[in-house]
Amino acid sequence: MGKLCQLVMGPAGSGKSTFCSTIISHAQATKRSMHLVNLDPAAEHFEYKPAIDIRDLISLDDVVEELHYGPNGGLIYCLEFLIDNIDWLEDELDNYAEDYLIIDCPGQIELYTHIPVMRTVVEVLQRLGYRVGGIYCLDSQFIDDPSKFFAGVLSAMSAMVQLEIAHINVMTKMDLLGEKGKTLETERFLDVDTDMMLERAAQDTSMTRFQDLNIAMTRLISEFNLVSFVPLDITDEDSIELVLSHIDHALQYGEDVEPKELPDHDADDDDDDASM
Ligand SMILES: Nc1nc2c(ncn2[C@@H]2O[C@H](COP(=O)(O)OP(=O)(O)O)[C@@H](O)[C@H]2O)c(=O)[nH]1
Ligand SMILES: [Mg+2]
Repeated sequence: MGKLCQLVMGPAGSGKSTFCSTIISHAQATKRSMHLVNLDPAAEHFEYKPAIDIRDLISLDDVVEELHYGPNGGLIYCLEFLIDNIDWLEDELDNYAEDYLIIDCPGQIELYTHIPVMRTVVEVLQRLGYRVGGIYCLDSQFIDDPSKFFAGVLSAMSAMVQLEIAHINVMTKMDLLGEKGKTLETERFLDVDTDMMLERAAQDTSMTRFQDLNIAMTRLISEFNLVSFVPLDITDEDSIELVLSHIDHALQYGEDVEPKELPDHDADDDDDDASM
């Protein structure tokens, strides 16, 4: 199978843990072995028991109780504690030395931006010989709110730029969009149509300086041409298969077996593979 690893990121509630269990259950059905690694100290329940769990190293409740941190500060403390004790993770990983890992991360954006926690985790995995791919989850409900969508796209871009690894953005909870999810309008969010984002953001604010800021941000997004999303509807096996095939492609899964055609979520669009 080879040493492969998916690092599943995204804002709190974006569907990271659900993504992990969906992918693991699909992998099991197709006889692939994958191990769940939990790096979220605030996690409460898992459908699959994590093989490695940060909660065995440090308890968020203990940190909050003994050091009197709030939940957010406590979580950052736990992750910094992990980095200070990274040998623990290396020892744990030793037990899965030749395996495929899927890492469920916490949602705090600062862990991907100004605190180099995830970067350190990626460096450790790479040093141990893993090919690591970043999966960034964004909730499809954000497309009804231009400013949330804007912030989501920027946070995805920030994680991509920070981590410098193969990267797939996934639009989660597509089942909640129902029929609306199949419209052309939704496609414009998956491929991030910056003109449309700008138009919608302009409807939300009449202040010139915010509009100037929006213009600058959309220019950044379109100049980088990095952000597009693969839609995930967990109720549809084909959709799960599509997401997994994009990840396989990014991680070069089974590169020594027969190469397979990458299904495309938009047959008209042939230039987005490099962007994910
Ligand atoms: N309908 C639907 N709900 C989802 C989906 N993914 C996550 N959820 C729900 O969204 C909430 C947050 O999901 P979770 O996976 O815990 O998000 P996390 O905080 O990013 O790990 C939970 O109530 C999930 O049941 C999805 O694809 N479809
Ligand atoms: Mg979670």
